[in-house]
Amino acid sequence: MPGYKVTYFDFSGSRGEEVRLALSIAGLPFEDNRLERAAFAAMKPGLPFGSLPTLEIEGHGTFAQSNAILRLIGRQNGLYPEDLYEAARHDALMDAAEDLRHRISPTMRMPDGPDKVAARQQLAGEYLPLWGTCVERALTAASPVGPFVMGTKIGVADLKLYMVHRWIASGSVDHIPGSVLAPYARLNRLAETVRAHPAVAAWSARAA
Ligand SMILES: N[C@@H](CCC(=O)N[C@@H](CS)C(=O)NCC(=O)O)C(=O)O
Repeated sequence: MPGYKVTYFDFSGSRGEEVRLALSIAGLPFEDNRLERAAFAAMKPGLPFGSLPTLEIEGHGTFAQSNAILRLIGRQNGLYPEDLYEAARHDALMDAAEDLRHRISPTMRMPDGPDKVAARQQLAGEYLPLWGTCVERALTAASPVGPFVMGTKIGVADLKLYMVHRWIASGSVDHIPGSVLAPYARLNRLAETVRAHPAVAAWSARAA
């Protein structure tokens, strides 16, 4: 088995945690390389796309872009659909998770004040309900029963949806109520089932 090394920031969330969870579910041991900001700044110019996470695979080099990394792990370990049409539905949900991050992230860099409050209120009142409605519909189209995107089999899209759902539901983003995604039953059941997955629970207990 080749050696795997995940490089990300020293926290158990977002894109880096998705990669750690995918490897954990696949049963692949990996080096969990966690960087402080100063170490990241020094590495940034040499990173494939100037950002984290990266995944180094012995004998194959360094890979970047979380969705590309997840698809690679997914294809090699039965966590991604073989059928091309199913794969396209899987990809769309992975991209939707990234869309959400790209809408919220700019507000993280805004100074506190009325503009930030207004931006967050727009996200909570308009963007996130539309996002939740679309994701709910896409989940039902991908698998009418679930709980996962592929039905009863967990996949890498589930990990992305779990991570963004966990972030929003935590209520840690000011002016976005943690309950904003509560109406979306399929999404909530997916997140709950991922959280309870034995490998996810074991990894989370270790990382806490
Ligand atoms: N499209 C990239 C985005 C990567 C990204 O923005 N990563 C963040 C952390 S989640 C980062 O490295 N931020 C620091 C920076 O870009 O300087 C992916 O999916 O991996």
